[in-house]
Amino acid sequence: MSEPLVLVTQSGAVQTLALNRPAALNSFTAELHAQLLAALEAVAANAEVRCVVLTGMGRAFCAGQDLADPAVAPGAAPKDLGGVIEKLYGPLCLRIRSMPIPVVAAVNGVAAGAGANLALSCDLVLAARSASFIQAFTKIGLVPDTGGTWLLPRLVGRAQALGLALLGDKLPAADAERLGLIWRCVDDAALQDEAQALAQRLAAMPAKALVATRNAMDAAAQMDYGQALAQEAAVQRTLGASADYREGVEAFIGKRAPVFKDR
Ligand code: T3D
Repeated sequence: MSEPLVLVTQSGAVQTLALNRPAALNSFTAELHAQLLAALEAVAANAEVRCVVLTGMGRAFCAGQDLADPAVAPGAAPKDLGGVIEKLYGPLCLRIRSMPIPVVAAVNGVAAGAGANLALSCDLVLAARSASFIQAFTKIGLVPDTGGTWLLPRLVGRAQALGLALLGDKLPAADAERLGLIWRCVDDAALQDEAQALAQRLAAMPAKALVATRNAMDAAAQMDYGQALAQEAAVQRTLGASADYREGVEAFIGKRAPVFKDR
């Protein structure tokens, strides 16, 4: 039997999904897409898991689309790349952005093309100091996909987003942190431990509130101030009726650590 393209490990309430095509820098084939989406669906349905970490095996995080894959490699007739995006990348992005628990990217090496934007789609991005981010699309005559046109200007502003996307230069992890593209850059040897510690910390927090925070911030980007205030009231109304809110307040008053269970 062939080796899985996504390695799944679990520690407590944290599940780690590691892309496993290291010889091709974990670049995406249809089969890798299928296995990653299935793994994310399984995590989403598993009430025991409260945070997921996405990382890569070998020296890369992910080099984006496998450009040697006959499904996309230019041949005698043009390939329908739009169909590939609609069928594979779109559903993957939407799955990650709608996970019922926080998603941490542990970027262990180069993240290029769709691989870069896959990482940037996660809630918190930690990167090894030797890792880098490359908006490789224009180098092969494409636009940023995997959410890049939406994510980049929101993360770093239009000027930096266009600089990264038009030039396609390699952005070292430390610069990515400085620009606000990612959460933190850490020493290579510490990456996986730091990612697990962060994920365990998130797993002990109220998952519903974390996910509602992500969703409210994304939605507020399309709203005016008054609409955002109204959204905050609506979300707070829902969360205020949750067991986690009761637990958080009781734990605070009782001077004890809270135990959050909602998901
Ligand atoms: O096409 C569609 O369906 C639309 C969707 C598009 C989404 C996208 O992601 S478009 C962007 C695709 N990705 C790229 O353009 C990145 C291509 N890769 C690179 O630029 C470089 O490999 C890296 C900067 C990522 C790393 O450079 P380096 O020097 O560290 O490694 P390398 O020697 O270039 O690569 C190592 C091996 O991985 C090599 O194979 P080999 O010679 O050892 O057998 C190389 O061919 C392979 N590899 C790297 N990236 C890809 C890849 N093979 C297939 N597809 C790749 N994307």
